[in-house]
Amino acid sequence: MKFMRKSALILAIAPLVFAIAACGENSGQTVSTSGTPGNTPAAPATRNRWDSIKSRGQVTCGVSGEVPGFSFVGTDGKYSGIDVDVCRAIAAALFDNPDAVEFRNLNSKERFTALQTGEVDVLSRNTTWTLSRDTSVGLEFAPVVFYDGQAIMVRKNSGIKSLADLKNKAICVQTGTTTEQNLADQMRKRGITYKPLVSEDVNVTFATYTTGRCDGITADRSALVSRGTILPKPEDNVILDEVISSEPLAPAVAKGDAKWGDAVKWVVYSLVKAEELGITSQNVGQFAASKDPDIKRFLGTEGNLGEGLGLTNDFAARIIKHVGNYAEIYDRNLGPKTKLNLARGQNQLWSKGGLLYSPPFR
Ligand SMILES: N[C@@H](CCC(=O)N[C@@H](CS)C(=O)NCC(=O)O)C(=O)O
Repeated sequence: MKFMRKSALILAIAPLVFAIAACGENSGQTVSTSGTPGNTPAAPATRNRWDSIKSRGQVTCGVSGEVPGFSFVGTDGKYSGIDVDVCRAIAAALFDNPDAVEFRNLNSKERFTALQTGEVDVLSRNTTWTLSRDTSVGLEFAPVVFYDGQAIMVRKNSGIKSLADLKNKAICVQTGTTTEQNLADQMRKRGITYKPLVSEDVNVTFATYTTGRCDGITADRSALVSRGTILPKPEDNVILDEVISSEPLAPAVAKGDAKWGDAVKWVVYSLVKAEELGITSQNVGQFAASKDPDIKRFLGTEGNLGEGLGLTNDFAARIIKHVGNYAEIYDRNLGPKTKLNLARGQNQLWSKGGLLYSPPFR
């Protein structure tokens, strides 16, 4: 599936010219795309995306494929990660089949064009929700699935303890990201000169760091932890304590199709609500007989909330049965039993001091 990245921008609909802002307010650029169809040419973003997904029989989901715990392709070609599980949850809601997904690997520069052109139905790829992405880039964000912040990794033996110690040093960073912008902002604010070594490819970014050409590397903290696990000598590196930004990572769809956007939003809320209600993939069957009106509405044994989204009324039950609730997804991909071992922190339910909160299912 790695080949997908190369073909990611080759579209059946041609030629098209899109003004895109790769990652924020000042980064508008013009990209021209034309050529032959990719594997499964998807229709351009229309007002009835759900209908075209239905007739295709699977949802096309843009991921990175390069960030373990978020989206990663194993040696067996299988995708895993929290972002991948969000795609699978969407497929479960739509088709009662979590495998009805085609994944497309997209790097940071490619991801928004792929969404705008309709090559992917949804982007579930460690993408930070920002104002300009919401407006000029034309994205519609679903709820945040991982609250993150930007950090810096350095070699343990470098003596570097803070951002200030990186004065006049080289810092590796991936282009088309908020990471690149935040680093520039922070250094300007603090009056620190530095040498950014910029790459479009995450593997090049990290290889440049491991070969010693940069003194530090910056990314979302979760991505540093994640990619840190696959460095040649993980124990030789350390992530500095300083967190220099807020990175709320959320799935997104193209603007202009409220029905599809709502469906994706409520799939994400279902994961959070199920955790709140104590419903898991293991016990969801037992809840079918529940007399609690909240649970009945949530599982669709009463009312018709799903229909309002163009889904079946048991869409949330389908998701939980196949993919599990938010806690199950988190533990499986990022929790203590994984190499990442990321504490839930802000990604806890609101009732446990975190930021995850679902509006009522009513
Ligand atoms: N959250 C930030 C950064 C996202 C990002 O693309 N980070 C890089 C650094 S690890 C990455 O995930 N690259 C993976 C890839 O290009 O496939 C954003 O939305 O701009």
